[in-house]
Amino acid sequence: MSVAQAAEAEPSAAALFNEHCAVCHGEGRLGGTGPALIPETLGRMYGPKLEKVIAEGRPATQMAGFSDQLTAEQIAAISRYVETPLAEVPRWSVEMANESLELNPDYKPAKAPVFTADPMNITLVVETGDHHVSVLDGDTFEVLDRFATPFAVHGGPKFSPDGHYVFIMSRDGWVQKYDIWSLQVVGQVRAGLNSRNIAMSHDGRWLAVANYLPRTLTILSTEDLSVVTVRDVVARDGTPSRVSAVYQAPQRESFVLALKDAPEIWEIATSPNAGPFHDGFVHSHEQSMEEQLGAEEGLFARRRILIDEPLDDFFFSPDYRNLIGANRDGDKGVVVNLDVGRAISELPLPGMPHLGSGISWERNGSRVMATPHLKEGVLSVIDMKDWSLVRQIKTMGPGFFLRSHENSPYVWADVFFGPNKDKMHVIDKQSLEIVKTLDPAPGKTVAHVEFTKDGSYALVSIWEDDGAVIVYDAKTLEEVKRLPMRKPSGKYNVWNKITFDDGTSH
Ligand code: DHE
Repeated sequence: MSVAQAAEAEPSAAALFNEHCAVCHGEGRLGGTGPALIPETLGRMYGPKLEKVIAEGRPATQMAGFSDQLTAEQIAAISRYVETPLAEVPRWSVEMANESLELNPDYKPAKAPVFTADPMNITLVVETGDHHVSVLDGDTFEVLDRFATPFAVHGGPKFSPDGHYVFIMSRDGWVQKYDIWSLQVVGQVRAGLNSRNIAMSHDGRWLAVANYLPRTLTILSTEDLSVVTVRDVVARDGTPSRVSAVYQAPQRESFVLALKDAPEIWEIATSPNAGPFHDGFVHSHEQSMEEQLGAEEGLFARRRILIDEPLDDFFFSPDYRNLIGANRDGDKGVVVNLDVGRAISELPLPGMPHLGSGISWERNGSRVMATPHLKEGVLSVIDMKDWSLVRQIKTMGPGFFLRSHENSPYVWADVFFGPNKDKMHVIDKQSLEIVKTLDPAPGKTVAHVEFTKDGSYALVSIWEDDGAVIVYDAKTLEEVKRLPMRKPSGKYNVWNKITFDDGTSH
């Protein structure tokens, strides 16, 4: 069908949508009880895949099949309609966000954990197959609770610094608060319409939500999920920008934002005396007056760092003084020193590095970091003193995630893409040699690793709807247990996350 024909067909598609879909997915396609149906949220769900869901529904969800009510042409028309970008970026103000707050009426806070398991060794498993999270006892691997999340959770859940609460975000902007001690959902609020990820402030008081739609950063109070501020993200030249991601920089007492549509990095203070905005942190006065212009003061003050081109997908040095970001072409890494507020080095990283999955460790007396590449079967290992490339480790295909633990001699690297997606490499941190390649579920995607608190076990996902989490002895590399799970994706151990353990990407 031509564009003109599609446009002509649109009114009837819109009418069909309003008649059959809007009751759950919202009149403006922005979501309701069902997820938002806009290209930004649908991602790779388009064409025949989307038509199949409309026709047949989704098992174990509220999504019913419509093949008995709609013809194949009508289903195709609805599919094309929801694939069309919205004509106008909708508003999502502080008031609108606050109105969306839903609290669990049955929630009862607990003064201490209601279970005997070590609360610091709890591991959460995000099960994207049926939009749930399983709460695992990290010693016995018993499932203590399993709760429903909003649709399509993405990115790492963020724990409060004491490990008592966790916050989980969905691609259509809902942020859910869960009380680990009482094993209960506290509530949820819609912080954006299409969101990327969340970050926790150093003191656990604020949660930042990076949004694509609208082009804003939302800041929530972690205490009651109220929306404190929605900040428009507009570059110095007036261009509104999507926020690729927001990161927590606890030592700096700030959030760091990657702007997708502008050559700027933003730093937002999470305390009135935040590092970047007082003398102690800005060691050098290399940042010009012009660059400093626009720096603000107080809580949530913003500082702009000007760079040559937009960068995203950041890896941070453990002291949060430097970050490496990837350029749009995915062929180089740019090192930005956050203290002086400018790029200080570049390194060649062809094949789309996935720096957000990077991890670092000590090797031969100096610190190295490693990153997988989404388009090349290699891991790049970089010396963090002079930002030189130490080694490219050849893998059986491009990978997505890396993980280690301070007590483990190994890095675990998946091979997410291609015919070897069922393999998992285990690499010696000192020799940088692959010591073993695991093949626990031939033909299935095997990905993402998390360790238990002391690093003695490694948990690996079989990333399929009838998948599992495999527990490995992290020393012998032998399988200990297999826990059936619905498309388990990321796994997050309370202790490793709140202590920013060496082997975990932040
Ligand atoms: Fe992710 C983390 C961006 C596609 C699963 N992903 C992140 C983070 C960012 C990011 C910025 C860090 C956020 C954080 O944890 O605070 N992801 C992107 C993309 O730009 C990309 C390539 C395209 C997109 O659709 O947005 C992308 N991501 C995916 C997937 O297709 C994955 C495999 C399946 C899914 O659930 O969508 C996926 N991303 C994940 C997971 C994490 C993540 C499981 C958290 C990893 C961790 O261990 O912390």
